[in-house]
Amino acid sequence: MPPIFQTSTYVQKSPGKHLGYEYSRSHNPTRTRLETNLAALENAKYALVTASGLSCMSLIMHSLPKGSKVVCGDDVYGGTYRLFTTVFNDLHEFNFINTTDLKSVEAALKEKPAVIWLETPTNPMLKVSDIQKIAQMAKRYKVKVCVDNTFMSPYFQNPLNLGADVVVHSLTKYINGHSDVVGGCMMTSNKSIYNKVSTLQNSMGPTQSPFDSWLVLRGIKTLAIRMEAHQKAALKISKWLESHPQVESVIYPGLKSHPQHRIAKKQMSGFGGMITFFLKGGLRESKRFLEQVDLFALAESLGGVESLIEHPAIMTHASVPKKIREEIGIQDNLIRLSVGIENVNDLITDLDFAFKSLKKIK
Ligand code: P1T
Repeated sequence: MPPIFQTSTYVQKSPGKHLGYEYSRSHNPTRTRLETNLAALENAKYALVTASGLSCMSLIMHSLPKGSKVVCGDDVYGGTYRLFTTVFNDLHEFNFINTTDLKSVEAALKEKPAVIWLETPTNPMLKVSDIQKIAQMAKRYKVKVCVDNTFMSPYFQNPLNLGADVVVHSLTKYINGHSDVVGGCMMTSNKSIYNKVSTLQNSMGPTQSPFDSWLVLRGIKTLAIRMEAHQKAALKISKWLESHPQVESVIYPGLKSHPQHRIAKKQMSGFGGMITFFLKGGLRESKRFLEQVDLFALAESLGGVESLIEHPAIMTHASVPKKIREEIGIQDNLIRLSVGIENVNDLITDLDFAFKSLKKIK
């Protein structure tokens, strides 16, 4: 197993002549090992591991010339939205659009942005954007394409193979997979982008600890079997929810009813473990439902082996203004599931119990 190089600094042979490593903010052998692994997973020449998903995005935003135009999907993780609209809004100009609509994408690309930022599938509405078509269009307008691939993990989707320039992941989620690390990464085969972002990382400091890199490396060993298990259970649960009388509608890219199911099938080799659904009722029913589940842990985050459940409007997407949340579809009766790898029948029993408890409050 790779050792944990729990060191902040490295002995030098002579002043300025080091043996490959100088200082752990810049590089650390355990982190390098993880970066080599991650680059291979996304078929990239370079990977950079950062302290969190959001710090990785911050470095990328800092790497753009001041005053750049950035096109971003209108449904992204609430923290991404907050980062772009409250931290980087003074530096760049953001244009949020529905990236599942290629006409809107083309119109936005005509404005000559520096980058188009896609999250696909999106968090939490699981909208799927056509990466290949958008990348082809973006090339014509000389716009770089950056894809947040957190929800699929490199196991089910490889945006660089579809024409994207940069891939970003929150390592906190599926890649680590055990809800015990916060981390982020970017992968690219573009040397100039990599150099800019890694120089910024060294200058600004958001690196990952050697122990956390080691944990992520260990998590990656089971990425394939975890992703298969997440998807198998999520497909079964989404079908069960779809036929449930107390459910208004279910969103899961693997369901035929999903509006972009065809695109999902084309660009992903699986559909992942995230499900969102609208239950019949309002805020009162949603809260009650979330209080009644037992095996599903009520918590933010996703992608771990234990199932999580949450209320996007109150929790992960609270920083998105109510009006915008409602336009996107994040209503009070929307529930998000991160399906773990427990026995799927136990998970269904847990949800069923929570649905039954709703009948009692009527
Ligand atoms: O939490 P952090 O490692 O900084 O990653 C942020 C992030 C980036 N991209 C996507 C698609 C994400 O979902 C996240 C984090 N999301 C949650 C914490 C959540 O519960 O949705």
